[in-house]
Amino acid sequence: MIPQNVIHKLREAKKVAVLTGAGISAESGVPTFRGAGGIWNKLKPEELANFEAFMRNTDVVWEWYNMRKELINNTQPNKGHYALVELEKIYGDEFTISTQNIDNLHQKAGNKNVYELHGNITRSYCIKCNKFHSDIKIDEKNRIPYCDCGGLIRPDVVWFGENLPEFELTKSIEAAENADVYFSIGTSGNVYPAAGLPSVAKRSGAFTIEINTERTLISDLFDVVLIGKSGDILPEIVKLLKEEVK
Ligand code: BJW
Ligand code: ZN
Repeated sequence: MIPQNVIHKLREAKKVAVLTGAGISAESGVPTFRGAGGIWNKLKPEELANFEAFMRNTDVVWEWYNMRKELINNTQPNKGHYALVELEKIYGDEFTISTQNIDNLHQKAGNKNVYELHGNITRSYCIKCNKFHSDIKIDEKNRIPYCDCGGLIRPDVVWFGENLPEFELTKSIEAAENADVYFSIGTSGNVYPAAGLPSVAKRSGAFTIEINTERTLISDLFDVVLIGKSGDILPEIVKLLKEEVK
Protein backbone atom coordinates (compact mmCIF):
# COMPACT_ATOMS: atom_id res chain seq x y z
CA MET A 1 0.00 0.00 0.00
CA ILE A 2 1.55 3.29 -1.13
CA PRO A 3 0.71 6.24 1.15
CA GLN A 4 -1.24 9.02 -0.59
CA ASN A 5 1.40 11.66 0.27
CA VAL A 6 4.02 9.82 -1.83
CA ILE A 7 1.88 10.21 -4.96
CA HIS A 8 0.92 13.77 -3.99
CA LYS A 9 4.58 14.82 -3.57
CA LEU A 10 5.49 13.14 -6.87
CA ARG A 11 2.67 14.96 -8.68
CA GLU A 12 3.98 18.30 -7.37
CA ALA A 13 7.66 17.49 -7.99
CA LYS A 14 9.71 18.91 -10.86
CA LYS A 15 13.01 17.24 -9.95
CA VAL A 16 13.25 13.64 -8.83
CA ALA A 17 16.49 11.87 -7.93
CA VAL A 18 17.17 8.26 -7.07
CA LEU A 19 20.00 6.40 -5.33
CA THR A 20 20.09 2.68 -6.07
CA GLY A 21 22.00 -0.23 -4.56
CA ALA A 22 22.36 -3.95 -5.07
CA GLY A 23 18.78 -4.64 -3.89
CA ILE A 24 17.21 -3.26 -7.07
CA SER A 25 19.03 -5.93 -9.09
CA ALA A 26 18.26 -8.78 -6.67
CA GLU A 27 15.06 -9.66 -8.56
CA SER A 28 17.16 -9.98 -11.73
CA GLY A 29 19.18 -12.70 -10.00
CA VAL A 30 22.23 -10.61 -9.06
CA PRO A 31 23.18 -11.41 -5.45
CA THR A 32 23.40 -8.52 -2.98
CA PHE A 33 26.48 -7.95 -0.85
CA ARG A 34 24.90 -7.91 2.60
CA GLY A 35 21.68 -9.17 4.18
CA ALA A 36 19.78 -12.33 3.25
CA GLY A 37 21.40 -13.99 0.23
CA GLY A 38 24.27 -11.48 0.26
CA ILE A 39 27.54 -12.74 -1.28
CA TRP A 40 29.57 -11.13 1.46
CA ASN A 41 28.02 -13.29 4.11
CA LYS A 42 30.56 -15.78 2.79
CA LEU A 43 33.22 -13.54 1.22
CA LYS A 44 34.44 -10.57 3.23
CA PRO A 45 34.51 -7.30 1.24
CA GLU A 46 37.80 -6.24 2.81
CA GLU A 47 39.40 -9.40 1.44
CA LEU A 48 38.39 -8.81 -2.19
CA ALA A 49 37.25 -5.26 -2.89
CA ASN A 50 40.45 -3.33 -2.27
CA PHE A 51 43.61 -2.66 -4.23
CA GLU A 52 45.97 -4.47 -1.83
CA ALA A 53 43.88 -7.65 -2.15
CA PHE A 54 44.03 -7.28 -5.93
CA MET A 55 47.83 -6.98 -5.90
CA ARG A 56 48.22 -9.85 -3.44
CA ASN A 57 45.67 -12.26 -4.97
CA THR A 58 45.21 -10.96 -8.51
CA ASP A 59 43.97 -14.27 -9.93
CA VAL A 60 41.41 -14.79 -7.15
CA VAL A 61 40.02 -11.27 -7.45
CA TRP A 62 39.85 -11.58 -11.26
CA GLU A 63 38.11 -14.95 -10.96
CA TRP A 64 35.48 -13.29 -8.71
CA TYR A 65 34.89 -10.40 -11.13
CA ASN A 66 34.88 -12.69 -14.16
CA MET A 67 32.26 -14.91 -12.54
CA ARG A 68 30.11 -11.86 -11.74
CA LYS A 69 30.64 -10.39 -15.23
CA GLU A 70 29.38 -13.59 -16.86
CA LEU A 71 26.36 -13.65 -14.56
CA ILE A 72 25.56 -10.00 -15.27
CA ASN A 73 26.00 -10.38 -19.06
CA ASN A 74 23.23 -12.98 -18.97
CA THR A 75 20.95 -10.93 -16.75
CA GLN A 76 17.97 -8.77 -17.69
CA PRO A 77 16.54 -5.69 -15.95
CA ASN A 78 13.46 -6.33 -13.78
CA LYS A 79 10.16 -4.51 -13.14
CA GLY A 80 11.90 -2.12 -10.72
CA HIS A 81 14.42 -0.99 -13.35
CA TYR A 82 11.66 -0.56 -15.95
CA ALA A 83 9.55 1.52 -13.55
CA LEU A 84 12.49 3.93 -13.27
CA VAL A 85 12.48 4.24 -17.08
CA GLU A 86 8.80 5.27 -16.80
CA LEU A 87 9.73 7.92 -14.21
CA GLU A 88 12.41 9.28 -16.55
CA LYS A 89 9.74 9.60 -19.26
CA ILE A 90 7.61 11.65 -16.86
CA TYR A 91 10.31 13.98 -15.45
CA GLY A 92 12.67 14.02 -18.45
CA ASP A 93 16.10 15.58 -17.83
CA GLU A 94 15.05 16.42 -14.28
CA PHE A 95 15.16 12.73 -13.38
CA THR A 96 18.52 11.24 -12.34
CA ILE A 97 19.74 7.91 -11.05
CA SER A 98 22.91 7.65 -8.97
CA THR A 99 23.73 3.98 -8.78
CA GLN A 100 26.23 2.08 -6.67
CA ASN A 101 25.70 -0.91 -8.96
CA ILE A 102 28.29 -1.90 -11.52
CA ASP A 103 25.88 -4.16 -13.44
CA ASN A 104 24.77 -1.82 -16.25
CA LEU A 105 21.10 -2.83 -15.74
CA HIS A 106 19.70 0.72 -15.52
CA GLN A 107 21.23 1.51 -18.91
CA LYS A 108 20.10 -1.85 -20.30
CA ALA A 109 16.53 -0.99 -19.19
CA GLY A 110 16.74 2.33 -21.04
CA ASN A 111 17.53 5.04 -18.48
CA LYS A 112 19.74 7.80 -19.86
CA ASN A 113 20.58 9.97 -16.83
CA VAL A 114 22.62 7.44 -14.86
CA TYR A 115 25.63 8.29 -12.69
CA GLU A 116 27.73 5.25 -11.86
CA LEU A 117 29.29 5.93 -8.47
CA HIS A 118 31.23 2.66 -8.20
CA GLY A 119 32.18 2.09 -11.85
CA ASN A 120 31.05 -0.57 -14.31
CA ILE A 121 32.06 -4.22 -14.50
CA THR A 122 32.00 -4.24 -18.32
CA ARG A 123 35.03 -1.91 -18.40
CA SER A 124 38.63 -2.54 -17.31
CA TYR A 125 41.79 -0.46 -17.46
CA CYS A 126 45.56 -0.83 -17.29
CA ILE A 127 47.04 0.32 -13.98
CA LYS A 128 50.27 1.39 -15.78
CA CYS A 129 49.12 3.37 -18.86
CA ASN A 130 45.39 3.82 -17.95
CA LYS A 131 44.25 2.47 -21.34
CA PHE A 132 40.68 1.12 -21.30
CA HIS A 133 39.97 -2.50 -22.27
CA SER A 134 36.51 -3.90 -22.94
CA ASP A 135 37.28 -7.41 -24.18
CA ILE A 136 39.07 -9.06 -21.29
CA LYS A 137 39.16 -12.85 -21.54
CA ILE A 138 39.86 -14.84 -18.40
CA ASP A 139 40.14 -18.62 -18.48
CA GLU A 140 42.13 -21.46 -16.93
CA LYS A 141 45.16 -20.61 -19.15
CA ASN A 142 44.98 -16.82 -18.81
CA ARG A 143 44.00 -16.12 -15.26
CA ILE A 144 45.49 -12.59 -15.15
CA PRO A 145 45.04 -10.07 -17.99
CA TYR A 146 47.88 -7.79 -19.10
CA CYS A 147 47.94 -4.70 -21.33
CA ASP A 148 50.17 -4.38 -24.45
CA CYS A 149 52.39 -2.13 -22.32
CA GLY A 150 52.96 -4.98 -19.84
CA GLY A 151 50.81 -3.36 -17.12
CA LEU A 152 48.27 -5.26 -15.07
CA ILE A 153 44.63 -4.75 -16.08
CA ARG A 154 42.01 -4.20 -13.36
CA PRO A 155 38.21 -3.91 -13.40
CA ASP A 156 36.95 -0.31 -13.64
CA VAL A 157 35.20 -0.42 -10.28
CA VAL A 158 35.71 1.57 -7.08
CA TRP A 159 37.23 -0.37 -4.21
CA PHE A 160 37.39 0.56 -0.52
CA GLY A 161 39.82 3.40 0.13
CA GLU A 162 39.56 4.65 -3.48
CA ASN A 163 37.93 7.91 -4.50
CA LEU A 164 34.65 7.85 -6.36
CA PRO A 165 34.70 9.34 -9.90
CA GLU A 166 34.61 13.10 -9.40
CA PHE A 167 32.08 14.01 -12.12
CA GLU A 168 29.57 11.30 -11.08
CA LEU A 169 29.86 12.18 -7.40
CA THR A 170 29.50 15.93 -8.02
CA LYS A 171 26.43 15.36 -10.21
CA SER A 172 24.95 13.03 -7.59
CA ILE A 173 25.43 15.60 -4.82
CA GLU A 174 23.88 18.29 -7.05
CA ALA A 175 20.92 16.01 -7.81
CA ALA A 176 20.41 15.35 -4.08
CA GLU A 177 20.62 19.08 -3.28
CA ASN A 178 18.11 20.03 -5.98
CA ALA A 179 15.60 17.17 -5.75
CA ASP A 180 12.00 17.77 -4.72
CA VAL A 181 11.60 14.04 -4.15
CA TYR A 182 14.53 11.71 -3.37
CA PHE A 183 14.38 7.89 -3.41
CA SER A 184 16.86 5.47 -1.85
CA ILE A 185 16.20 2.02 -3.30
CA GLY A 186 17.73 -1.34 -2.36
CA THR A 187 20.78 -0.08 -0.54
CA SER A 188 21.82 -1.01 2.99
CA GLY A 189 23.31 2.44 3.65
CA ASN A 190 26.59 0.96 4.84
CA VAL A 191 29.01 2.41 2.31
CA TYR A 192 29.98 6.10 2.12
CA PRO A 193 29.93 8.60 0.52
CA ALA A 194 26.91 7.13 -1.37
CA ALA A 195 25.07 6.40 1.89
CA GLY A 196 25.32 10.11 2.75
CA LEU A 197 23.38 11.28 -0.33
CA PRO A 198 19.85 10.81 1.13
CA SER A 199 20.75 13.03 4.08
CA VAL A 200 22.06 15.70 1.67
CA ALA A 201 18.65 15.58 -0.04
CA LYS A 202 16.80 15.70 3.27
CA ARG A 203 18.82 18.69 4.54
CA SER A 204 18.15 20.48 1.24
CA GLY A 205 14.38 20.09 1.67
CA ALA A 206 13.53 17.04 -0.45
CA PHE A 207 10.72 14.66 0.44
CA THR A 208 12.64 11.44 1.01
CA ILE A 209 11.46 7.87 0.41
CA GLU A 210 13.27 4.60 1.14
CA ILE A 211 12.32 1.34 -0.60
CA ASN A 212 13.86 -1.80 0.85
CA THR A 213 12.85 -5.30 1.90
CA GLU A 214 13.95 -4.40 5.44
CA ARG A 215 14.82 -1.35 7.54
CA THR A 216 18.40 -0.14 7.10
CA LEU A 217 21.05 1.80 9.02
CA ILE A 218 19.70 5.03 7.51
CA SER A 219 15.92 4.36 7.59
CA ASP A 220 15.29 6.89 10.38
CA LEU A 221 16.11 9.87 8.17
CA PHE A 222 13.41 9.21 5.53
CA ASP A 223 9.95 10.78 5.46
CA VAL A 224 8.50 7.47 4.25
CA VAL A 225 9.94 3.95 4.44
CA LEU A 226 8.28 1.43 2.11
CA ILE A 227 9.10 -2.15 3.06
CA GLY A 228 8.91 -4.57 0.15
CA LYS A 229 10.55 -5.50 -3.14
CA SER A 230 11.44 -2.63 -5.44
CA GLY A 231 10.08 -4.71 -8.34
CA ASP A 232 6.64 -4.62 -6.70
CA ILE A 233 6.63 -1.14 -5.14
CA LEU A 234 8.05 0.95 -8.00
CA PRO A 235 5.55 -0.24 -10.67
CA GLU A 236 2.72 0.40 -8.19
CA ILE A 237 3.96 3.98 -7.67
CA VAL A 238 4.16 4.55 -11.44
CA LYS A 239 0.66 3.13 -11.92
CA LEU A 240 -0.84 5.42 -9.25
CA LEU A 241 1.08 8.41 -10.58
CA LYS A 242 -0.31 7.89 -14.08
CA GLU A 243 -3.92 7.53 -12.89
CA GLU A 244 -6.22 10.46 -13.66
CA VAL A 245 -6.59 12.82 -10.71
CA LYS A 246 -10.25 12.68 -9.72
C1 BJW B 1 16.09 -5.17 -1.62
C2 BJW B 1 15.68 -6.24 -2.39
C3 BJW B 1 14.60 -5.98 -3.24
C4 BJW B 1 17.32 -6.94 -1.27
N1 BJW B 1 14.03 -4.78 -3.24
N2 BJW B 1 15.51 -3.98 -1.63
C5 BJW B 1 33.96 5.01 8.46
C6 BJW B 1 32.86 5.84 8.31
C7 BJW B 1 32.48 6.30 7.06
C8 BJW B 1 33.19 5.93 5.93
C9 BJW B 1 34.29 5.11 6.08
C10 BJW B 1 34.67 4.66 7.33
N3 BJW B 1 35.77 3.87 7.15
C11 BJW B 1 36.06 3.79 5.83
C12 BJW B 1 35.16 4.55 5.17
C13 BJW B 1 35.09 4.75 3.72
C14 BJW B 1 34.51 3.56 3.01
C15 BJW B 1 33.23 3.09 3.70
O1 BJW B 1 32.14 3.57 3.48
N4 BJW B 1 33.35 2.08 4.55
C16 BJW B 1 32.20 1.57 5.30
C17 BJW B 1 32.04 0.09 5.06
C18 BJW B 1 32.39 1.93 6.75
N5 BJW B 1 34.21 4.05 1.67
C19 BJW B 1 35.12 4.05 0.71
O2 BJW B 1 36.25 3.61 0.89
C20 BJW B 1 34.71 4.70 -0.59
N6 BJW B 1 35.68 5.65 -0.99
C21 BJW B 1 35.94 6.74 -0.25
O3 BJW B 1 35.33 7.00 0.78
O4 BJW B 1 36.93 7.51 -0.78
C22 BJW B 1 37.52 8.50 0.09
C23 BJW B 1 38.67 7.80 0.79
C24 BJW B 1 39.89 7.74 0.15
C25 BJW B 1 40.96 7.13 0.81
C26 BJW B 1 40.78 6.55 2.07
C27 BJW B 1 39.53 6.57 2.69
C28 BJW B 1 38.46 7.22 2.04
C29 BJW B 1 34.66 3.66 -1.70
C30 BJW B 1 33.57 2.66 -1.50
C31 BJW B 1 33.62 1.64 -2.61
C32 BJW B 1 32.60 0.54 -2.42
N7 BJW B 1 32.84 -0.48 -3.37
C33 BJW B 1 31.93 -1.62 -3.42
C34 BJW B 1 32.53 -2.65 -4.43
C35 BJW B 1 32.33 -2.14 -5.85
C36 BJW B 1 32.78 -3.09 -6.88
C37 BJW B 1 32.05 -4.40 -6.81
O5 BJW B 1 30.83 -4.49 -6.95
O6 BJW B 1 32.75 -5.42 -6.64
O7 BJW B 1 30.62 -1.21 -3.86
S1 BJW B 1 31.61 -2.32 -1.83
C38 BJW B 1 29.94 -2.77 -2.16
O8 BJW B 1 29.06 -2.05 -1.26
C39 BJW B 1 29.64 -2.23 -3.56
C40 BJW B 1 28.28 -1.62 -3.38
O9 BJW B 1 28.02 -0.68 -4.39
C41 BJW B 1 28.36 -1.04 -2.00
C42 BJW B 1 27.04 -0.74 -1.36
O10 BJW B 1 26.26 -1.88 -1.20
P1 BJW B 1 24.69 -1.81 -1.44
O11 BJW B 1 24.41 -1.48 -2.84
O12 BJW B 1 24.07 -0.97 -0.40
O13 BJW B 1 24.30 -3.35 -1.27
P2 BJW B 1 23.99 -4.18 0.06
O14 BJW B 1 24.14 -5.61 -0.30
O15 BJW B 1 24.78 -3.70 1.21
O16 BJW B 1 22.47 -3.89 0.38
C43 BJW B 1 21.42 -4.38 -0.44
C44 BJW B 1 20.12 -3.93 0.15
O17 BJW B 1 19.07 -4.30 -0.72
C45 BJW B 1 19.80 -4.56 1.51
O18 BJW B 1 19.47 -3.52 2.42
C46 BJW B 1 18.60 -5.45 1.24
O19 BJW B 1 17.68 -5.48 2.32
C47 BJW B 1 17.98 -4.78 0.05
N8 BJW B 1 17.22 -5.63 -0.84
N9 BJW B 1 16.51 -7.33 -2.10
C48 BJW B 1 14.54 -3.80 -2.39
N10 BJW B 1 14.12 -6.96 -4.02
ZN1 ZN C 1 48.90 -0.36 -20.39
